[in-house]
Amino acid sequence: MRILHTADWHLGKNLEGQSRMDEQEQFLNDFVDIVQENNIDLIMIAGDIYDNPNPPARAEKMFYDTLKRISKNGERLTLVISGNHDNPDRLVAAGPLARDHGIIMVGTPKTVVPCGQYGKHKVLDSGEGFIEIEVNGERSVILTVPYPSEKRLNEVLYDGMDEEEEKVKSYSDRIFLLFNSLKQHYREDTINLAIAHLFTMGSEEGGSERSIQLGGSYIVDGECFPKESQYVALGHVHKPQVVPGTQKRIRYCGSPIHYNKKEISFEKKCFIVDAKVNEECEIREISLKVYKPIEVWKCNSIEEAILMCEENKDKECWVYLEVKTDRYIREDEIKQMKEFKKDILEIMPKVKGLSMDDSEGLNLSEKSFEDIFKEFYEKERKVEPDEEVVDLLLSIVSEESALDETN
Ligand SMILES: [Mn+2]
Repeated sequence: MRILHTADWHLGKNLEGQSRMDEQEQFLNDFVDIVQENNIDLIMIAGDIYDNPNPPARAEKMFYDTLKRISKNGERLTLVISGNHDNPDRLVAAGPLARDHGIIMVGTPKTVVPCGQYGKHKVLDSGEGFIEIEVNGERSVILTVPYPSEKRLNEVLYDGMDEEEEKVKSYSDRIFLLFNSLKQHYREDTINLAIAHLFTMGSEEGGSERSIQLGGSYIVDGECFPKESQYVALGHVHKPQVVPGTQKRIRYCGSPIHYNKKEISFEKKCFIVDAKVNEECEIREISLKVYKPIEVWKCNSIEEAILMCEENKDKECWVYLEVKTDRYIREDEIKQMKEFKKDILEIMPKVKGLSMDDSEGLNLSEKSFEDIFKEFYEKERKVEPDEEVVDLLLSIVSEESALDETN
């Protein structure tokens, strides 16, 4: 069985308010080619299909269009699980229609995939957290763990048990319990796989945002995954990597596109896995193109910045422009830069000789966001802001940063 492992497409994602959907569309076109050229039997998409629980219509259209093309009228099987960015109910809503095209959608760890025909292939057996499939005469048992939030995890683990029990164990222990109970479905005569969307300890986030879950509770130990799994297709971390100590069989494939400045050093990949019953998998890496790189331009003066924009006006790239200057950059200068180079994401003046220590009155770092806002409001409006306004602003800001900081 030849498997293609991908994840974290984040369709519909923006960067500094700029849509990345043109790049995503280019990737999806190339992805369809990779599937066809490599005669893939099974595509595993390990969550975060969309960037947002309520994705733009174009993102949904791109996803369905891609599924239809890779399906080839049901000749190929695709398995999709939801990530923390997806709305599980919404993601699987198209499941019944997708079935004829050989597409299996799993929304939560509790989802039970209906048995029967999926395009030209079959789901022979299923239950919470697993499916047994038959693809071109080969059988495989796949453990399916879409993003296991605390709530979803407890629903599947402790159904009918008293609450005291669940408090005893850490998140990681509970994920271990889940896999430990699911692995009983593995057999000697099946290809034994797993697909999950979660963060594993020791995996290198490499800048793909500090996750708020890293406060501790949502990290799982690499030992949580069954030794019996021949391959585990993971999603959530944007840098492709093997989970340490797992003999290369447990991997994050990463996201197909550089989604922010911190990711620009990552190579973008997906993995092709040849799996046979009772044998070690053969794994091949496919490198993906960078469609529109994110660049940081450092300029020593405003004039140099304008010149750089002019010289590179036809270059396809997103730009963060850092400009050293001893005065503010004027509106007309900003306009000039943006007229030359249309994809400037941000212009960051670096005031010469000004550092946080010696800039009196500017030591923002010591003040809370709330205080800074109040001071600003009082200065502009000459009155104190209502508590309601402050609360609303703080709630919006905290939601935004929560969204930003998860993978
Ligand atoms: Mn994620």
